[in-house]
Amino acid sequence: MIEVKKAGEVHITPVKDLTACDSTAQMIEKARKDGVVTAFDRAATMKPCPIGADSACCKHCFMGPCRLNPNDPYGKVGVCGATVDTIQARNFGRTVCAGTAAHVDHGMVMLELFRQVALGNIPEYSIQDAEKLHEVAAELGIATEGRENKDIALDLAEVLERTYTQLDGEIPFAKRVPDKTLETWRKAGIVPRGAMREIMELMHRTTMGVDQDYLNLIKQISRTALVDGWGGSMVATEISDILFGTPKPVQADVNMGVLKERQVNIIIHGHEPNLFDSMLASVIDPALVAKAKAAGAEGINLVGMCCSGLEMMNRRGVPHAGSFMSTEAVLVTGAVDAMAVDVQCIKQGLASVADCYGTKFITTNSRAKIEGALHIEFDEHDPRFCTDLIVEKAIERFQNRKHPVVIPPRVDAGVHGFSHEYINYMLGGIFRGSYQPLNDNIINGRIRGVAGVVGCTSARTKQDFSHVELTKELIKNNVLVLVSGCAQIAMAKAGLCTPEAAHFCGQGLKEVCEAVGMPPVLGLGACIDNSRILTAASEMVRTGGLGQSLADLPVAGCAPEFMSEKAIAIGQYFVASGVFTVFGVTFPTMEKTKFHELLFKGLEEQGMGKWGFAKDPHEMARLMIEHIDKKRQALGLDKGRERVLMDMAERRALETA
Ligand code: SF4
Ligand code: MSK
Repeated sequence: MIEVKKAGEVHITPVKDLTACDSTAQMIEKARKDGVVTAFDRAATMKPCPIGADSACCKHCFMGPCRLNPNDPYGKVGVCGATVDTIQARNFGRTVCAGTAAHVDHGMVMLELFRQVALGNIPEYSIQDAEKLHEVAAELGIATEGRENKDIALDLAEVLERTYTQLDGEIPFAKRVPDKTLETWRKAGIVPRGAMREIMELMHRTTMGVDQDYLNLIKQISRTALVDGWGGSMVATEISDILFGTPKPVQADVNMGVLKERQVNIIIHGHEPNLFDSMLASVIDPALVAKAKAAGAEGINLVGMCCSGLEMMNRRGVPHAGSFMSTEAVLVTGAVDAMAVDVQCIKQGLASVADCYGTKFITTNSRAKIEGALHIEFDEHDPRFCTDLIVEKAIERFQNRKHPVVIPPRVDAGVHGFSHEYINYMLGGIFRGSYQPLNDNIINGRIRGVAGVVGCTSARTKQDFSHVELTKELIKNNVLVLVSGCAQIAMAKAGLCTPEAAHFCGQGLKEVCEAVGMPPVLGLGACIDNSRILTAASEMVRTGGLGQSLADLPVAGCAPEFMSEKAIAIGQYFVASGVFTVFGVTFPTMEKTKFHELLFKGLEEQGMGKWGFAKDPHEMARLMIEHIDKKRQALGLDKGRERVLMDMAERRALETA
């Protein structure tokens, strides 16, 4: 960061304090020398507003904005009389609403694509995982026996559409929720009906002069967050698996060294898998490859970034160049001939950095245009028009490269692509795929519990540092870690997504990893794929021995470096589902207010999970492990014990006892 201490006196933060990623650090140094400003340095000149950061400000009507005093939150009310709890709850609610809308809209795009593919209207795509199509359809009560995939798919699309449009009742994937958790939601009146209704109602209730009781507001906030996790996000994951393939372990390279100096380098960044899938077809098109070679390139090198990258790294092993905070830095290499983006987490600053290095910066989605970017619209009905043109633009730039190319050489190999289905198979084998071995190892204490470490990287904290420190601490304490989103890239760069990382683990987890040959950190995919954690956790409850509801499980979640509204929506759906969820960097409520107490304590008393906050990764780990131990104690598992194998008579005796 470049900090202006006082007029004329400039303090430049050393890059080692900005990022734990060597390649990104090298490129920040280069950007500074080149006179190019990135988010790392902009963050220093744009300090967060302390009143806004504490959520002590309301601008829900034009008698305001009204600012309360964070040091005396109950000392004042807004012009309309709104209290600090109303103001915080409304702000929090709108954050959840925006994050949910992003995931739900993404899911709806995938569902419409799926329907069009089933109708045979897009020959470029097909159903890649028919087995999953049958499984999900059967789970939702759709007949599959002896039927054509097309007919099953159309019925599935119709059922899943209710996730968005239904006005009353329960969303289809409520069927996946363990009974006791669903009972808690029903009692609290928070089972989601349909996404459009929940988002609309929350926007209405947070408007000036409507819902002004934080205890009532939290219900609609939770209901909206749940329609994200168990609705929009879950639909997006399941449909993407059916269309593009369910991930299974695949070796993939991560870091900026995946760029190739003598090749045409194209980066896809964003969130939806369809653009990337069509790019994969374009870059192997013989005519385009010949064109690249005629331009003097050795070939075309397609790599991913951010969550688009994770979609295709986890499914196809496509190399990945880095997370959200590395997207500007990668352009500083001068090696990127084109960066094409779709939706979400795309910094506007990319346009000017791309301009400095002559990279073709291309937007492709009608929802997300950027001033100064070249727009080539991606139409699912004719996907190759857009993706072929992106390749041609990249070749054009390769031919006219004017800037020296400096590629940080580091590449980190790892194993990625752990879907819920693969975890089932990996632990139980093909004939008895099951979560029983996982539950058994939790019961016997080899695995202390399971943690989800997810989410973004941020310009407000040292990139990757907390992700990696926290995860090392967790696995050292025998906690199995599931990762997604930009967190997965941090882990990959730290070498934690390899089976060899077992040497970082405590004895129990090490034994399990070595026996199965798996890494202690399992990469699940993009941030939308956090829904895989919900499905896996539900399966753990259903398998037995770890309580009746999600809230009983010895699990915890964390987004140590979050920055996006989507992360708050994810956090709230984990909390409402029953999971203790710790966030780092900052939290948009003030301690010692009633709304803060509700999030950090009250919801747990209603049978859900609760929020936690810590800045230091070791403190995050301590909070999570303490919670896992509390749950183990409640389950009577506080003393590690071997599972006792019982015969049928003994089992029946137990069941009737
Ligand atoms: Fe101020 Fe109330 Fe208007 Fe908010 S809704 S800006 S607190 S007057
Ligand atoms: S991209 S939401 S920075 S995980 Fe999904 Fe990464 Fe967070 Fe965006």
